[in-house]
Amino acid sequence: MSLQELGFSDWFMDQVDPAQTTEYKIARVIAVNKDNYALRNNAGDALAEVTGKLMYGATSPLDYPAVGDWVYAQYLDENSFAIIHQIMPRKSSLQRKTAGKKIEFQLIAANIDTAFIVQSLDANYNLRRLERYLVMVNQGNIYPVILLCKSDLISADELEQKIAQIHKLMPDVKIAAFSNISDSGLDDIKALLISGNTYCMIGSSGVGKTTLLNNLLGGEMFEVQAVDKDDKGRHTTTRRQLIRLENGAMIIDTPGMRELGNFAVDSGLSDTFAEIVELAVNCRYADCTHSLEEGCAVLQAVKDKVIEPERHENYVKMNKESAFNEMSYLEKRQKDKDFGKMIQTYKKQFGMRKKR
Ligand SMILES: Nc1nc2c(ncn2[C@@H]2O[C@H](COP(=O)(O)OP(=O)(O)OP(=O)(O)O)[C@@H](O)[C@H]2O)c(=O)[nH]1
Ligand SMILES: [Mg+2]
Ligand SMILES: [Zn+2]
Repeated sequence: MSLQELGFSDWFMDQVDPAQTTEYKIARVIAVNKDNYALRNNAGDALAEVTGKLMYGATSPLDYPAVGDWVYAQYLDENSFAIIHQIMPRKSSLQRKTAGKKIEFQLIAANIDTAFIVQSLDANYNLRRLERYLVMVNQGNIYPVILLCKSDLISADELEQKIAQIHKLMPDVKIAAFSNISDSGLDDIKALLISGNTYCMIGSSGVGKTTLLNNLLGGEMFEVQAVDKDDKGRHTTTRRQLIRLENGAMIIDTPGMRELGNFAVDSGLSDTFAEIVELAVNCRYADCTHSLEEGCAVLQAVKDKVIEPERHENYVKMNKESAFNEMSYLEKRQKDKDFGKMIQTYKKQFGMRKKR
């Protein structure tokens, strides 16, 4: 399969470092396993590991390859095994804060063109969560499409209302509703898939992502085997893997996320809450937090019922969270740095110089 067919567009072509290609081959990371990676390029598939240099130089999870990444790799053993030397610049990336109190990034996938934000039309449906996913996707420089799954569970009227509700908030966002059971709407989703483009499915556990992928794959069910049983005995996706569909589009299924923390999501927030940002220029104070200030144009709009209170709340909450997480992260990095310096001083004092 040619690199172009695997998604190596002109943008990546322009990033190629000729010094690297004399020794290494370009390949795409198609799966991230526990102990290794799977690469694909015009020579086929190979398992791979990263160099020690890449590992020891890494200061955050973002420095490791993610599914969808393009890398420079040295092929060994008749191309059956490879060593990843460097990650090529990323065109886009889907990131979030790791779950819990830990302040660290997690890279979900790289070089995605379109993200399918999947929500199910049952009790799980939640507009505020949808806004959260949109912030993450917009921040990652990725085109969002909202997929509403399990349309078989609600009436056509209810569905129309739900779609209208989303469009009221985000007039331009693309929405498609479908059912894995009745197959309704599946053709519309297929029509969205362009050969050579890379897609990613995100959304809570149990919304129907893997079932949709199986439906799009038709008979090739064996392809999606990284599915385990969770503590309630349900099947759940555990591994991120890039899968090529018959029409040449590539799609990454991801495990459902319980918690969706963001940080430093400036453009993600302003893209998702464009109407609020637009109003904010009229606030009396330039650094208005839109939570209690006098002369706040956003609060006035909430009062005037131009903006839903829940949407305003969600915006303010995410803004705060993003700033807090960013600050904590920077503080942590500073501490790590100080700790590193302390060790170096200690080593020098005791004559334990770092070997070259
Ligand atoms: N009613 C209805 N149920 C569906 C539909 N699609 C999937 N389901 C059911 O929803 C459950 C979860 O589906 P999955 O495809 O495994 O969900 P997922 O999003 O991949 O979940 P994780 O891998 O845990 O993130 C399964 O029991 C499916 O049978 C649908 O369109 N309608
Ligand atoms: Mg799944
Ligand atoms: Zn304000």
